[in-house]
This record gives sequence, structure tokens and C-alpha cells, in this order.
Amino acid sequence: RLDPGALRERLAEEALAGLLREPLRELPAKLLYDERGARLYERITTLPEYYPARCERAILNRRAPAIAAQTDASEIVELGAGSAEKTRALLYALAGRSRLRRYVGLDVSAEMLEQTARALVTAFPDLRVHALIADYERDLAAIPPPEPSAPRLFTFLGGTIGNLELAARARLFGELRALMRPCDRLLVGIDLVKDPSVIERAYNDATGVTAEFNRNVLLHVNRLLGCNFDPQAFDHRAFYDPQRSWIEMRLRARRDLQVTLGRERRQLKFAAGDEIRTETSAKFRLEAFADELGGTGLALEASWRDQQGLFALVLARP
Ligand code: AVI
Repeated sequence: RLDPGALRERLAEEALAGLLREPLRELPAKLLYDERGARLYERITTLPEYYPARCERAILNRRAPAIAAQTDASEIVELGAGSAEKTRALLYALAGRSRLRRYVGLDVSAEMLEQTARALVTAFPDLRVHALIADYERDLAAIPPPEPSAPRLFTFLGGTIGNLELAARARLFGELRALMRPCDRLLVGIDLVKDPSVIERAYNDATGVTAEFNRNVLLHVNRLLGCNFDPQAFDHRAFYDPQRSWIEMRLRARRDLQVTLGRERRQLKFAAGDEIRTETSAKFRLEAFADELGGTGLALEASWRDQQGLFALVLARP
């Protein structure tokens, strides 16, 4: 367990820096995952429009035995563990080969991770479970050292790699590469480039769960920075940018408003229509993604797509 106070302080610093950024205010996407945000994201993964979760689940359910055989892993280290719901297919496949010994999950959502860890201990009584309340962009050093001759599978599922920009992705892959021994592997879920209307529908669902997930970031920021955002004063927007191959979520002020920040009572002014970017979610072409991996010393070993070709799982080796 990392010091929760230190993690919170870092999130607060990043939130403040983002709100003061010009010309476009920006909050880091990880702020979307306080306890309520993590639950809302779980609901998003069950929505009919949100194809990434459905497609990734289908690939995992179908390919878990092949991935287990190919990696021969006895340990999973999961970045952004969340509910680890889809990871279970892998865990069952590895347990079926009597190889599974340890699961290490990292997440910034403490409550969700604790629940996940408890559920895994119940479902897999022989599994040793480590739950690290940590930010995978900064805290990889907290991962317990590997056991000798126990191959590790690092997993980064859900398409979350797309929530990092190019330089941050390279940094993360480089750090993972440094942790990996020749026997270790990395499994990454990537959302693929496709008809933008399909992507935009997934981030503008009919029931408004994604809008609620987006607005919830302001409640989290209120707690972190002691400010008074009214989430209802902002509209949810999500649109695809073909130049950057990403969809971005923004919050747009419905009217002129002021927000008071922290103990210093600094005023943040918004004119009607002013926006805060709250997330970018990149969509990839497999070849370009393989090049990105290559640039950090990792090599694509295998990849699997769902039947519609919307999403892919990529297995990389050092
Ligand atoms: C976690 N991450 C991969 C999701 C995504 O699609 O970028 C978060 C999300 N944002 C809106 N809906 C879901």
C-alpha cells in the first residue's frame, strides 16, 4: 500500500496544473477514477454502444487458453486492475495449467481494488494476491520482485493505453521493458481505428452514463482542491479527431461562471462555451502500434482481433 496521502497530493498537484493550463484547460484522465467514477466506468463497460469492453471480453474468452499456453505465466501483473473482471478468463486458463501462483494488481481506485483483491482471493484460494494502490505512470518500482523462474505476464487491458499520449506511452513501455526478463510478456488491449460514428456513439451513450462519468471528475476535483465546481453547469462532449486518431471528452460551461479554488480562494473564470479536456482516448492501427513498441525495445509476438475487427489484444516480448 503506497501512502494514500502522497498519492492524493500528487493527483491534486496535477489537477491544479491542468486547470491553470492555457489555452485549453485539461484534467488528467486518471482523475475520472475516484470511487464513484470507477463504478460508473464499470457501468459503461456494460453499455451496448461501448464496443471496446464487449470486444475485448470476446477476444479474451476465446483466446485465453492460447495466451496461457504461449506465455506459460505463473504470475499476472495488472496495470489499472479495476474490477479485473475480464482478467478472470486469463486467470482461469493459467490456473487450469496449474501454473498460477500470484496476481499483482495496481490501481488508483482504492475501494475498487480492495474489492477486486477480496473477490480474487475467494475465487482462487491458492492465489497470492497483492493489491497496490498506485499510479502506474509513477509507481512501478512498488511492484514486488519476480520469483525466480516464474514467468510474468504484465497486462494493460481495456484500451487504457490509449488514454496516455505518445510520449507517456513510450515512457511506460520503456519502464515495463526494464522490468521484463526474457521469459516475461506484456499483453495490451488496443482500440482500433474505425468508422468515427461508431467511436462517437460509444462515448455519447443514449442513457447518459458516460456524461455522468465525465461530469463526476469535477466532484473529485472539488474534494482534491477544495473547490466548488457545479457539475450540472457543464455539458458533456465527446468527438473524434481524425488528425490525432483519438476521441476526446470535454466539459463545456453552459453559462458564464466562477469557481473558487482552495484555501487561497483563487477565482477561475469560465465564459459560456469554455471547455476543459478530461480525456483523450487514442485509436490505433496495428502496424503503427508495433512500431511504437519497437521503439521502446519491445517486439510484437502475436495479436488477436474480435470478429468485427474493432479491437485487438497484442502480446509483446522484450
Ligand atoms: C478506460 N478507458 C480505456 C476508457 C476509454 O474508452 O478511453 C474510459 C472511457 N471514457 C469514456 N468511456 C470510457
